[in-house]
Amino acid sequence: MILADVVIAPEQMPPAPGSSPVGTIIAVVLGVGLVVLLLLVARKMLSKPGAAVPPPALPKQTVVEPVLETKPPPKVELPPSEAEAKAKAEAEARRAEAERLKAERAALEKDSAEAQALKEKEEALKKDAYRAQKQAEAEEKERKKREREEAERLALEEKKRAEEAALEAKRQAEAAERAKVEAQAGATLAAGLAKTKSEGFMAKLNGLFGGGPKVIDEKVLGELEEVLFTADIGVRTASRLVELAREKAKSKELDSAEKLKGVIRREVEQIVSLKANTALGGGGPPHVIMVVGVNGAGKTTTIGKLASKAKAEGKKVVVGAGDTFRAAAAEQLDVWAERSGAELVKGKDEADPASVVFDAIKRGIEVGADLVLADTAGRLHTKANLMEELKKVKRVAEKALPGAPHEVLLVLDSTMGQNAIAQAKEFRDAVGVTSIALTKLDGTAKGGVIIGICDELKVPVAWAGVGEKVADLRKFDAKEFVEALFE
Ligand SMILES: Nc1nc2c(ncn2[C@@H]2O[C@H](COP(=O)(O)OP(=O)(O)O)[C@@H](O)[C@H]2O)c(=O)[nH]1
Ligand SMILES: [Mg+2]
Repeated sequence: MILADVVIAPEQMPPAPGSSPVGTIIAVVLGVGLVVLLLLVARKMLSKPGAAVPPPALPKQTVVEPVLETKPPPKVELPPSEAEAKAKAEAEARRAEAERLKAERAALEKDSAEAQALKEKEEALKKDAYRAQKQAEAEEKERKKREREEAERLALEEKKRAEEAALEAKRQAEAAERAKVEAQAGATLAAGLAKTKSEGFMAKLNGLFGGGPKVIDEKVLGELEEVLFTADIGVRTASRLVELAREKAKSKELDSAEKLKGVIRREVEQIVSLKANTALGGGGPPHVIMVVGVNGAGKTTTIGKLASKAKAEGKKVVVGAGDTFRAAAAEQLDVWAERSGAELVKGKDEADPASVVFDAIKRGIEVGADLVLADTAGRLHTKANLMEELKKVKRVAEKALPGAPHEVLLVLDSTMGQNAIAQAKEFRDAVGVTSIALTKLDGTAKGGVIIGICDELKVPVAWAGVGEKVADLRKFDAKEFVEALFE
């Protein structure tokens, strides 16, 4: 407004006296134009209320600044009102509260960060713990395994030690048994042949050769023939010996009875010197011996004695009770087996003998036996039956163990004399006898039968039974035999 007033002011001024109309017109036009221009500016300013329009610069000489005389305002100090104090206190309190909350929040935030860190640590620890646990379990497992292995090793060691101790005890027991068997000594072959020497053909022969030198003439040779033919040595062997003596006498080699006796002795020794297996081994293992012979010959007794001998030598022995025909045979063998410490395999009464022997050999293989002794029947309904049965036992033994039986031992009762030779031939032809056990020499004067058996069958006498004790079964020795008879 002030600006308008100031601008309008010159318009109201009267034109200067003496000016021309043209000048007046120009002045009027310029004045009108100026007014229009000012109106337009004012309108524009009014059409934009609020818009800050910078005031147009005015000529400095048109602004009149009023000079104001101002005094400094008076200082008013009011005591704060109750409400103000209250409000201030409130603000203070609220601020403090806010600060407290802020601190609390910060603490909480800190706590939660710590908690998070702790949680992470906890998780990590849990994982560590799990890993450690697993490790511990693995270590424990390993430890248990080592414990088991150590325990097994110790048990094995202990077992081995116990086995060695048992073996040593067994060795000692066997040594003691051997010593006992040896101490029993039994009868010697010479003692067993005592009757043969004092009562049998040897008594007569010694009578013939005794009484100083004698000319070997036809009379002496005739006497020799008579003695030998009644000496249980068999006709063939007697003829052979007489023949030999005649030849020697003819060639003038024999000039004394002593020399004749020497010729007979050497010949007899040669006849009985057949190599026999008395090792109770060599085949298998187990080495299988099939024992044959007629009833009462001494099979079961001989098996018992052989089992004892083998046990005393440290052998493992299985005995097969193949004589199923006689009810008491198995019991008798049982007693022998128990006495010797051998294992007995038996079948039922009247069981097939071959099956019992088969089982005994199989058992021998199973237990790692060194020796199987198979007993057999000595009599069946007929002799043919018996021989067929024995052949079958032999075949079945071969089935149980190829090569078995490694020996067929014929047990012969020497008291049978020449009949023993006939029996031996039958068994030999049926089952192929490999050696002979000649029993009961102690009770007979017919010991000369050994010579006949060896000469006629060419089967060696392996064992000589000279009594009922274990030690009374002697290994037959040709030298010992001739010494016992001729000295
Ligand atoms: N005096 C003596 N008796 C024997 C001998 N061998 C066996 N015996 C006896 O002969 C009898 C029959 O024997 P045993 O073994 O049963 O014969 P097996 O039928 O062939 O089995 C038994 O009383 C035996 O004690 C021996 O060498 N001397
Ligand atoms: Mg018997």
